Amino acid sequence: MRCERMTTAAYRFKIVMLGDGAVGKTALTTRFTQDSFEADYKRTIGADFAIKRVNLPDRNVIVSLAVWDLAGQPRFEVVRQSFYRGARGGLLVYDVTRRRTFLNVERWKEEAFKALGTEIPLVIVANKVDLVDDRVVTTKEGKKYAKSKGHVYVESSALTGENVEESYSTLCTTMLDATKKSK
Ligand SMILES: Nc1nc2c(ncn2[C@@H]2O[C@H](COP(=O)(O)OP(=O)(O)OP(=O)(O)O)[C@@H](O)[C@H]2O)c(=O)[nH]1
Ligand SMILES: [Mg+2]
Repeated sequence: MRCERMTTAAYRFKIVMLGDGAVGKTALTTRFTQDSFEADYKRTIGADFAIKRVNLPDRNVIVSLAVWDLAGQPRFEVVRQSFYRGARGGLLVYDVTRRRTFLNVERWKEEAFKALGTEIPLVIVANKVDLVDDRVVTTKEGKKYAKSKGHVYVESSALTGENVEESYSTLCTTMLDATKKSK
């Protein structure tokens, strides 16, 4: 344990949580960093920040992730601009029970790439899959969209914890590959 804590992370990445208001960006981040879940919705104001080390045994590296959890509500659009700088990747989240949040995924990409002046690796996260009866955006649609744009697709639930770690570690792997390619 002690030894692991003393190991320094080989990579440090800043990532951003993207997607409409109430899709679960904060819930996923809280599940990932604190393993807890809050059922009450408290919209994020501006942005929240959390840090977590991610072990990638198959790559034999530890990554230190700085997670910037952005406010998704439209009124924060201007404020959000200042939080993008330096982001190396993002989780672009939508809510499978609200089609509008899926349709807005492209707008989030545009906002992020414009603010950054470049494209960054994104993982598309279809969240709230525990709400089976309320689901309106199917797996097939989500996968098809992600594939057509060259993004990895993950289905998650911040409530149950399903695929939450996987979403972040998949993004880490994608960022590592992008780093290696650009060298
Ligand atoms: N059932 C279910 N509810 C979820 C899940 N993820 C988030 N929620 C709920 O959805 C609501 C919104 O979640 P947040 O994480 O605050 O949403 P957000 O994307 O951070 O919203 P903004 O900060 O406004 O951009 C909260 O009531 C959460 O408890 C999930 O996987 N399943
Ligand atoms: Mg939030």
